[in-house]
Amino acid sequence: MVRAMNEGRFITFEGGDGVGKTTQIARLAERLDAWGQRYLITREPGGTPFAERLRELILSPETPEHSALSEALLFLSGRHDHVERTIHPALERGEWVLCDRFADSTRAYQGAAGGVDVATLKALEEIVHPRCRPDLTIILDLDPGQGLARRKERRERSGAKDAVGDRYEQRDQDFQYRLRRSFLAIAADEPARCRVVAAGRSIESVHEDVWHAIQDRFEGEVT
Ligand code: T5A
Repeated sequence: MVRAMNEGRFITFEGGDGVGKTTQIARLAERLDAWGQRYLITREPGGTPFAERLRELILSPETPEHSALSEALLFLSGRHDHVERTIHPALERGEWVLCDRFADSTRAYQGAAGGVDVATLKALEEIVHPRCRPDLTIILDLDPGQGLARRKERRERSGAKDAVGDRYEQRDQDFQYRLRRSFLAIAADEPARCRVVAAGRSIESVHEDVWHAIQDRFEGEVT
């Protein structure tokens, strides 16, 4: 991440569906509260009013079929707005930005698993958010079956029909396994930025590993 005049840190959480990103971000926020560090929680798709509208479009089961590249361009459109209006300003205020999904999700879902050339996506990243790279990416690694089971359980608990689940859970198992492999490949390609955390354990055990990854990455800054 190239930062001008700010002390903020940009931390992204990535992984397949239902791996526990939202849960871990909330747990990390509690720890940052105790530690006295200001932070902003945000997500993709979303993070600005415009990008939240795109989220509705992208995730709605009523959205007509479209290509993986068309979908990638929608994510990138929202991301540009998100970076400009939410992420950069927060970093410039010195806040830590905890972001639920970012560019690695596009590389994994629309790229490696969806068939869009990853080199094309990387070139688009350079156009859309050239100065914005995460300082640290936590990749939560979970067996896809377990992730989908967690989402299903949540849906049943809430008693509501989860429209997002309807669309994304219909993808076949092979897609889910390609996704998992692609997140692990991203981590292997960029070991300085990415840390893989095994997510099939208790919330607290996963959190402790996330915290160790943060301590390790920001050595000397975090106790
Ligand atoms: N997408 C996104 C793309 O295709 N390309 C892109 O560029 C981007 C940015 C977003 C979809 O968009 C795709 C990826 C996604 O398919 P979404 O609903 O926001 O849709 O999907 P997710 O990001 O996967 O969100 P989820 O809420 O489903 O998953 P989380 O946040 O990873 O999981 P979380 O924390 O909500 O936990 C799920 C359930 O598991 C429980 C929780 O209580 C919850 O009920 N849980 C645990 N249970 C047991 N042990 C633990 N350790 C647990 N941790 C959490």
